[in-house]
Amino acid sequence: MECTKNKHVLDWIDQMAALTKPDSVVFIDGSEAQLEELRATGMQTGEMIKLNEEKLPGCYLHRSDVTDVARVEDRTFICCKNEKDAGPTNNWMAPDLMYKKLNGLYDGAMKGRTMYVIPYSMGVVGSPFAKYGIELTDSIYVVLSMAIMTRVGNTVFDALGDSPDFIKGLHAKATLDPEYRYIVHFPEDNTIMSINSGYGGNVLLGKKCFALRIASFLGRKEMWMAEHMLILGIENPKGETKYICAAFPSACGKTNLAMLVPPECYREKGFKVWCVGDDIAWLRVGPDGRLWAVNPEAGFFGVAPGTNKKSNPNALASTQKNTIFTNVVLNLDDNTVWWEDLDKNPPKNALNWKGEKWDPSSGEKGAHPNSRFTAPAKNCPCISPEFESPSGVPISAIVFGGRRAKTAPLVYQSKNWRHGVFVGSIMGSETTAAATGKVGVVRRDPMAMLPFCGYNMGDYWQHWLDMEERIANKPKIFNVNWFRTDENGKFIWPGFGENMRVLEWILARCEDGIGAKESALGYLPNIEDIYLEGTDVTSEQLSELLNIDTALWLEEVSGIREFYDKIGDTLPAELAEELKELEESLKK
Ligand code: GTP
Ligand code: SPV
Ligand code: MN
Repeated sequence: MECTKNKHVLDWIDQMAALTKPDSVVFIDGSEAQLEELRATGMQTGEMIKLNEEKLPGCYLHRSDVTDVARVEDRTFICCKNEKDAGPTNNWMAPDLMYKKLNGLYDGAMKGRTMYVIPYSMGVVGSPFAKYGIELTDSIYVVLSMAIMTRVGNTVFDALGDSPDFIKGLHAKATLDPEYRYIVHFPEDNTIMSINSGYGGNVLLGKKCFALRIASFLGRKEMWMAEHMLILGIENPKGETKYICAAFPSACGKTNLAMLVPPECYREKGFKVWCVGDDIAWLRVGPDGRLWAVNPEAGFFGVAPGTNKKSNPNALASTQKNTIFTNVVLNLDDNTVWWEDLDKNPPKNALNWKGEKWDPSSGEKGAHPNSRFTAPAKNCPCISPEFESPSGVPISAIVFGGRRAKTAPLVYQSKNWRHGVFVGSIMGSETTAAATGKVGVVRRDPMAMLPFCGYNMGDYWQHWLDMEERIANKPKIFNVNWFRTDENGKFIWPGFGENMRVLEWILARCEDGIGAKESALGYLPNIEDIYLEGTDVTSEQLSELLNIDTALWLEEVSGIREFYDKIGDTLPAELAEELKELEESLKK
């Protein structure tokens, strides 16, 4: 049954159905009754495994194909008319050639299957930030996940009305052949096409494909920003809440920081942390000249391994009902799930993420390192009261960060907006299991957007620089690194809830409340200004965490220069200058 009269929508669906040739087309209306039917169908097809209804009500396990467990950056394309507009950090192909190639692959790909039509909104439906999309998919897992991650159903068609202003997304599982897997964006056509994958980031098209790659392209045109950032609020004992955005690369701690539980000494004083978002922020300048952020998503697609009562109790609590787990361990005794570091009692009678009998003493991991949970944001005990606010929250600080064993200090502050943009542009981080490829090698990942920027990276930096004069009350920009290691390779900083201590310094700096030391990188905290009571961290260790190794940084500078050279003539002159200044002050 059609739920809209929008001709643009209906014509496009007809064309896509003519191409993919499904047996039937089903509109997702957003009702619980329809979703419940789909869960039942998903159980019949084996896509969904129902978990213990008493212990995990409304929860399901899904396994993706063993060759299909992470984003595929080498098969992700930005197809705009001019290759230069995609830039040197994106894969590119001419749109007409790519359409031709894809049309061949999609031809008849849904034969014998159902095509589901998912109308969805990124942002609160009808709010000034909201943007609408329609995803066509032949995967029930995608429908059920999109219903958690976005706002789905007829209200979106109502809000869209007759308008052609929606993002078209076509997803077909096809044969899941990795050789023919493509995640393709046509930013100039508001179109996304994904084929031969069933893994989250490749197929939940509202997420990285729309809310980052397409949205970053739109944001540049329309003077706003789409960023790979968490949003959190810190409420002080006086009841005032300040908001921070932070960009860390995939699997580098956004979900953890967004849901941080302050150490006891802070809780006693009355500090609280509120989660607004854990992965994506859309930022716009408000009428008051501040930068305002919304989380366009409605759920969390979070990394499971390492999530436990101690590291992230809020994330764990979020997954206790109406959650879909992907590629984790199935405990056959009580039909619950498990992953590495959930607790110290791995189930003895269990199936691993591949669905094979698994022996925890074998030394093999039971859950895939990039196994995830898809949980409704409203399950989160610390979800911000402003989560659904149509205008978002005002941002006091922007924080960049990555995984760096040696170079980056625990925290430093940039000198000003322009220097802050430079600090974001030179981010480097060790790769993780969130994307296919080697894990643990340092790569440049500017603003944590390397895999997600939908246009030329140099133009993206220019856009950041251009935003300066539009934001009268600019957030201050910082860089953090929770991942410095000692000579035995152990993390020096305790991280997780203890990161509150660094956030407190950041907010104090935003209020110009405390002094700092100037360094080649920017402002460093005075040792006594990071509150350490209640931790095992000594002030010697803190000095070590804040230390800048000049030799390593000079090597870093040449790595950055190499990267900048690759960006070529779109590199803003301001950033080249900043790099020169950094090198000179390191040599002093
Ligand atoms: P995406 O969803 O992939 O964008 O990732 P994310 O940035 O939300 O990552 P997440 O918070 O799920 O972090 C994943 C990994 O980082 C896990 O292995 C965590 O244990 C680890 N981690 C997070 N915060 C900290 C920290 O403060 N210190 C240390 N040492 N590890 C951390
Ligand atoms: C990431 O990889 O940054 C994620 C997970 O947040 S995915 O949606 O798969 O991209
Ligand atoms: Mn992410």
